[in-house]
Amino acid sequence: MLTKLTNYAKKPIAECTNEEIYAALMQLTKDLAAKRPVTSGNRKLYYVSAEFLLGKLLSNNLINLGIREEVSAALKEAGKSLSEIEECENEPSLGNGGLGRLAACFLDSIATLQLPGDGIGLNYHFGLFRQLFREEKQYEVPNPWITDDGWLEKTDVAFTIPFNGFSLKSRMYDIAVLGYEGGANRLHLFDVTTLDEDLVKDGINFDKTDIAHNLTLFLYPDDSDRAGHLLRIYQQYFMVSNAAQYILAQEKAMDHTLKSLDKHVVIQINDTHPSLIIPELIRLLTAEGISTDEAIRIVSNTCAYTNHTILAEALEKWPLEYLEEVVPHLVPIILELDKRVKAKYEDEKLHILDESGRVHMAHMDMHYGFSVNGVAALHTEILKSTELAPFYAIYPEKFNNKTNGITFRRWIMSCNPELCEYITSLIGDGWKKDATELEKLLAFKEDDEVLNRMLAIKENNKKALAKELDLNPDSIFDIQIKRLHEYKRQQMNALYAIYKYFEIKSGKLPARPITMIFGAKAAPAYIIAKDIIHLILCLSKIVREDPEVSPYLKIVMVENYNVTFAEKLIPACDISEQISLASKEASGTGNMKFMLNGAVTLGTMDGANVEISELVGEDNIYIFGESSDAVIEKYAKRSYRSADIYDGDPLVEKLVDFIIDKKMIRIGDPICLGRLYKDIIVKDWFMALLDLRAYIDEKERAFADYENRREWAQKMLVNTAKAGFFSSDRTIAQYNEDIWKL
Ligand code: 26W
Repeated sequence: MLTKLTNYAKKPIAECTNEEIYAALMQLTKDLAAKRPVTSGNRKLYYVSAEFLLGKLLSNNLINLGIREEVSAALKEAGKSLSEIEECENEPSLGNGGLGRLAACFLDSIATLQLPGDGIGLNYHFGLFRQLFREEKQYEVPNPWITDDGWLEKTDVAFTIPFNGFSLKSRMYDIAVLGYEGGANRLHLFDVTTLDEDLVKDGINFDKTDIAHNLTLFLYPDDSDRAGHLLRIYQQYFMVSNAAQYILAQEKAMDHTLKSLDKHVVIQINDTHPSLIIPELIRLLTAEGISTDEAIRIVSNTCAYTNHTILAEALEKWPLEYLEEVVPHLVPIILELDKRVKAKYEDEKLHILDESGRVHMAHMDMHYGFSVNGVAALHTEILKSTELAPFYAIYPEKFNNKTNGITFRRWIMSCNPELCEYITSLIGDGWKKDATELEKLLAFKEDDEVLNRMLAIKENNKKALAKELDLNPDSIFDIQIKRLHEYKRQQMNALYAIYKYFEIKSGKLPARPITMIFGAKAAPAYIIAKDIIHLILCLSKIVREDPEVSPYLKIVMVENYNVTFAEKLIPACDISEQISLASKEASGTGNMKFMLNGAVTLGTMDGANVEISELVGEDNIYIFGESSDAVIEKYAKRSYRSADIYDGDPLVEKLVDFIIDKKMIRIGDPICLGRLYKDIIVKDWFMALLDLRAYIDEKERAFADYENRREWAQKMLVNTAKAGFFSSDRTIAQYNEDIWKL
């Protein structure tokens, strides 16, 4: 291997810079990837998604090619470190959060299970954005990632995309998707040929009306105004028209008649963002001479829809006049689809076009798709019983659950090699192909040597992170990393930090120092989310600068949290914060990554936390907070008033008041802090005060239990042992079994 690398580097490895070795390694990997035959079959899946949060690919590809250990050893011989060299890669930032990262995990598992399935998305040049902190606030700048020697391969596939009075030229770029020890598919990313990166000025601002030059600059550009909404639709149509044209072209190239499209193709619509693929396919099929009825039947048997959230903001409904402005050629088809629904169903909750002239994309997906799935057991039940109940009533056979999963290649093999090797030394390596074999670890639950080794591995991972972030490795690492959203309740975690600050100031010292680590990006226009980031950063500064407190409490918010950062934080975590308001987190996938790496969950019975709790048992998880039923009822009755809790509980009042304490105002922005203070008392839409007391108590209980190291090690072991269910290999096998039938 060293010789091979030397040939690629064209000089002795020992004399190479890390960048030179990285370039050699990239080329070697690309050449090996190109040799692997692309998985083919009589029936193919296309996973269409606005987001693919890929993370760095070199390590993942080396593992999937089965050569990472060999490469690492060869480089070590020459005095080089593979993990340092892997740092050279730019992280492709084509995603925002769970939905995008799930899509990336799915591609890995689809290829690993040797299923023919490609991803289709957009080639955002500046990703979501790069987060910077200045004066304790989030600022956004572009996050470029495309380089000549990167993974993107330009293809000669191009299409013309018709808009209103003009059209755009597209070009398809491919990223090879390698399966673990076999299998290969593609991720097709479409770009617009007329993009102009220089459009972006001060931060991430640009002319949102200059579509030809801005279409693939950013993921989810600010949509707080009409131009932003229109740009969102331009992006979505550009994505789905390229996808539809590409799929039909592929079918023709294989001499498949388009009349049997549904026999050879299945399209997974990932949330509502790709929904326009339904009318677009009907448009293209009818243009080929297929009747409207026949086209509708074919498309309805081809498309399947995944719902990732019950939040209204994500169940997109576009004003018809927006669609008329952007894609007038789709409007007659959408109206026809709506007309057929109205002819059959009175209930306007089922209609695609509602009385205020808005087009409900999810309704179109459910009427004209053959499968509707939620992403965790509780979430799917909530969809059936509330948000989508009218659709469940008429299409019960379409509804199914597919609990999310994560690829173990990235989320333990790549990011936690010491734990990975230790597990294999105990139970063999069968678990790498059949993750349920991790349960064999339960046999060691009373084995002190194993328990001590689990603690030692966690210690090593904590030391590595402590070095990078200047932390006390003997402290408890309590970590909350996820998008900043009020329903995820980072603000409730911040109120705990204030509680702990007061405790220490009053002389009640924790048995062990506590390190609270946050990682989160807030959408640029999401004001209250940015205020929560401001609160966390101000608290971090106050604690850091208070010699009475800093030895016992540290609050850290990592800047520009991304997949690469997640891979360092997760193996080092002791307590995994999964504290969303019950009923709001569809699934969560960070919860699964932490569990697999031996962290213990502190959370509400929400999303996949419910399934985690069932698997590990109540002794190996810390659960608190109101149930989703109770929360749903409070919204239905509009009975929740945060002011009542604030007025009725002196402790809560004291914690909330600290947000505008003079110590805070002195270092923070009184406008931001005042706005957040008022919101929590007057609105608190995601009920942070509702569960605050219970949260504090349960967190204190977890910290106390942490001191019993042997019992804590048992909790860690059980969590890892029971994580097999959450392999995305299982999730994908279920999608294939129930929906795709590839
Ligand atoms: C900007 C509009 C918007 C709104 C919501 C864009 C994207 C969304 C997604 C639906 C947000 C998202 O990532 N949802 C997460 O999907 C994960 C994968 O299924 C779940 O684990 C998370 O619970 C869900 O919040």
